[in-house]
Amino acid sequence: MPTTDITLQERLQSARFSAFGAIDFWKENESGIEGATTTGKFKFTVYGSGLIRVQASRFSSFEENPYSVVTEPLTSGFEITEDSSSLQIQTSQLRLKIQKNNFQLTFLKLDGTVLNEDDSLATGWIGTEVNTYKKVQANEKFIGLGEKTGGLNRFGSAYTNWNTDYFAYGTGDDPLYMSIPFFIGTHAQGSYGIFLDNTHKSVFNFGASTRRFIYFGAEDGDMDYYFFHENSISEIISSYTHLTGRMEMPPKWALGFQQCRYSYYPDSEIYTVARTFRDKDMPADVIYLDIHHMEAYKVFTFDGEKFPDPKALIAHLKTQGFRVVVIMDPGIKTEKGYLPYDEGSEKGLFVSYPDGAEYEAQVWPGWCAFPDFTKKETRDWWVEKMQFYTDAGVDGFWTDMNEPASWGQFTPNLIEFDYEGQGASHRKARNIYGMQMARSAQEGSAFQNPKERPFVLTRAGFAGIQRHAAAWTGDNVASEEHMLAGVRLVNSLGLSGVSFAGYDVGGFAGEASKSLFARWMSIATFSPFFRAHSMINSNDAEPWAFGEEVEEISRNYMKLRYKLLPTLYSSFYSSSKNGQPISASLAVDYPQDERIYLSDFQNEYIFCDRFLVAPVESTKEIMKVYLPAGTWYSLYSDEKFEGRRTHFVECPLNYLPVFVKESSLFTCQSEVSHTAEQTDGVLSIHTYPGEQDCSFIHYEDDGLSLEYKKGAHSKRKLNYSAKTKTIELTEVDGEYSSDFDQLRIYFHDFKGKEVQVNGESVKVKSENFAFLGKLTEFDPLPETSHPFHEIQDLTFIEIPNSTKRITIQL
Ligand code: NBV
Repeated sequence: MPTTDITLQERLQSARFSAFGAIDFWKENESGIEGATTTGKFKFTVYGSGLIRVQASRFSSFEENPYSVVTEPLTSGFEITEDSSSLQIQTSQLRLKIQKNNFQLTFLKLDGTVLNEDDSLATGWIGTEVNTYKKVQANEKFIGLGEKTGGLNRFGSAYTNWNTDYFAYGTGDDPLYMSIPFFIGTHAQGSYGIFLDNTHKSVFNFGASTRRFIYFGAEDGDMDYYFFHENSISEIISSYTHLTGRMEMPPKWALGFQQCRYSYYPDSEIYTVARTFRDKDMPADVIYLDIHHMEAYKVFTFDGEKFPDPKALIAHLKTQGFRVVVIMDPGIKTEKGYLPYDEGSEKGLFVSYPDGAEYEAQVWPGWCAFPDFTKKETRDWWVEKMQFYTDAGVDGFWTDMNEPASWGQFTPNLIEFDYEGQGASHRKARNIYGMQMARSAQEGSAFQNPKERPFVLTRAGFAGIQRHAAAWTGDNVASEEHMLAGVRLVNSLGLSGVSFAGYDVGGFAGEASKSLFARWMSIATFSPFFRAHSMINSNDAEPWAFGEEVEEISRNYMKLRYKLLPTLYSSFYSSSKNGQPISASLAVDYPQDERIYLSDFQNEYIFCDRFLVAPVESTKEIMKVYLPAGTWYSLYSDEKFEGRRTHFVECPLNYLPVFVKESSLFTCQSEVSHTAEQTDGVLSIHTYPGEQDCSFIHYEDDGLSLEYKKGAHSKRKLNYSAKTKTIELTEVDGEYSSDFDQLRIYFHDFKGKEVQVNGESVKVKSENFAFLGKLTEFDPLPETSHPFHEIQDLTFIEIPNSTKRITIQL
C-alpha cells in the first residue's frame, strides 16, 4: 500500500542524515532572498551591512522565537546576483555566496577572503535534529557561547544548551543554568559571530571527536542563525547586542558590594549583619533575603515568626544605606487556600499536561505548579503579585530555580507552554522560561516602583537576557579552580552580551579557606556584579568571618571598589549604550595574539576598558603574567612593564596583580560606606601617558530614577592626545548637576613642575599615593609582614570643576 511505503521511506530517511538539498526555486524579497530546496524552504534576510540571517526549514513556514531579537531587517543597502552555480548577496561589508547544488554557504569579505564556509554537507536533518556543518579556518579560535565552563578557546570541545540546575558543578561540566547560543570565530582573515536563534536544546561542537568540521544545531525546529561580521570583536558584540538588546542602566546601588546567605534569619540576624558592615567600616549596599524569609517556602509570603515586621526591618536597613533584594522561585505550592495558587489555577496561568491538567513537580514548598511565564497573562499577574514585596519596601528581585528546577531534575517533555500563543512543548520552551521569569520580575519592579530603576538578578536565561537582568553563575564551589573558572564564565558572558554578571564570592558550596576568600574578594572587586554568598549549614562567610588579616584585605578591596565607582558607573553607562563587556577577555582587544589563549593566561581580562586584571590562586605568591601589546603600569606602584611578553610578578594575598593600560584615564571618588553616601565632592582623574590617544566618557546621574532618560545626566568626554600631550575635558552634556565641585587630576609617570590649564600655568603638587591601605602587622616578625606599595611623588593639580571645557597641557 502506498501509505505504508511513504511511512517506511520517511522512517528510513529520519534514521539517517538528510541534506537540505539543491535549490529548486528562489526569488528576491524586500530584505533578501527566499526560496525552496528539494526538501524545504529557505530565506536569507539582511539585518545590517554586516549581519545576515539564514533560515532553513523542512516545513512551509518558518518558526519564530518571539523573545530574543528586537530589531528589524533592512530593506535596502544590498545587492543580489546570480550565476550558473550560485546566488550572492552583497552588502557594503559582506558577501554571502550560496551554492545552488547543495546549499553550501560561504561568507566572504569584499576583498574575497573567506570568513566562514560550510562544509559540503552544509545543512541537513537527522530526524527532527537540524545541523549546519562548517569548515575550520587555519588557526581559528572560537570564543563566547555564554555561561560555559572550559577554556577561553573552545576549539576541541562540544557544548549543550539546555538550562540546568547544577548544584556544585565541576569546572568542566556542561550544561549550566543559562544558554546563549552565540559564539565568535576569529582567525587571520577576520572575525565573525554566529547566533543560533532556536530555543530547543542545541549543541555546538567545535571539533570534539571529529576533525572534518565544527557544527551547531538543535534537536528540533529550523536552522535559523544570524551571521555577523565586523572589523573587531567589540563591534561584533555591539552588533549582537543591537540585535538582541542591551542592559538597562541599573540603579547605582547594584554596583556596590552585596551580601547574601542561604539564609539570613530571623530578622535580628539581618540587623546584626547590616550593623557589622557599618561598625567595621566595610562599604556595602545590599542584603539578600533567601528562601527562609518565606512561610513554608511559599513565594509572596513572609514567615511571621522569623520576620514579624519586614516593613520595619527594610525601612531600618534603608536608614543605614542598605537595599534589600528578595529571592523569588517560580514553584507555587499547590495548596488550596494559598491565594497565588488559587488565582493562578483559576485563571489557567500554570503550565500543564497536554490534557489540560496542571503539571506538578516538587521543589522547596513541596508539590508545586509552575507559572507559565511564556504567557502574557501570567507575566501580568506576576507583576501584580510583586506588590506584596514592594509594599514591604523590597528594592530588588532575584529569580532563582528558573531553569525551571525541580527534584529529580527531569521535566517531562510533553508539558505545554503558551510561547506567546504559538504553543510549545517543554523541549522548545525550557531554555526561554527563566528569561521570561526575569522579564516578569523586571516588569513587576518597574510597575510597582515606577520611580526607580529595576534590579533583577537571574540564574537562568537565554539570548537577550541582558535586557532584563544581571546574571550570576549559580552554585559554584569554594575552590581555587572555581574562583578562576568563575572569571572565565563572566568573561564569556561578557562576550555574549551579558555585561552585568558575577559569581558567588567565597564559593556557594563548601568552605573557603582564609586565603581563598581574601583573594576572591580582590578579584571580584573587578567584577561587574560583586556579591558574597554561601550555602546553608556552612561556616559564616561574611568578609569579617575569616580573621583580621582577611578582614583588612577585604576592606581594602571593598573600599577600592567604591573609590572606583565613577569609572565603574561610567562603564555601565557605556555598556548600556554599546553592549561592550565590562569584564572583557583579552580576546576582545587582542584576538590574534596566540598567547592570550594559553591556559596560563586565558583568565586575564580588561576591566572597565583600562585595567588588566590577572586573577591568580591564593596559594601563589609569584605568578607569570602575559601583557599584550603596549606599555602597562602596575596599579599599585606605577612600575612600568613592556607588553608582548611575560613577566613574573609578585602576588601576595594583599595585592592582586592589576595593571593600567598606557594612555588611560579613569576617575575615582573619596571613600563612602555605600553608593548613595555623599562623597567629599572631589573627583580624582588619574591620567597615564602613552603612545596612543584615548578617551573616556565620564557619566553621572542620580543613580536611581529614570530621569536620566529625560536628560538629567552629566556626561563629558575626557580625551588624551598622545601627540600634543593634552588632556581635554569636554563641555558637560546634560542637565544633572555634577556630584563633584572639585577636580584633582593625577599625572602618573609625569615629573613636570607645572601644567597649563586653559592656557594659565598651574603649579603641580605631589604626594605619595596608595590605592590600597597598609595592613596592620598583627605579627611582629618581619618575615610575616605584608608588602605595602605607594606611588612615590605622584604629581597632581586641584582645580574647580566646571561644566565648561577644560584643557590641560602637560
Ligand atoms: O535559595 C537557596 C539557593 C540559593 O541560595 C542559591 O544561590 C541558588 O543558586 N538555591 C540555589 C536553591 C538550592 C541550593 C542548594
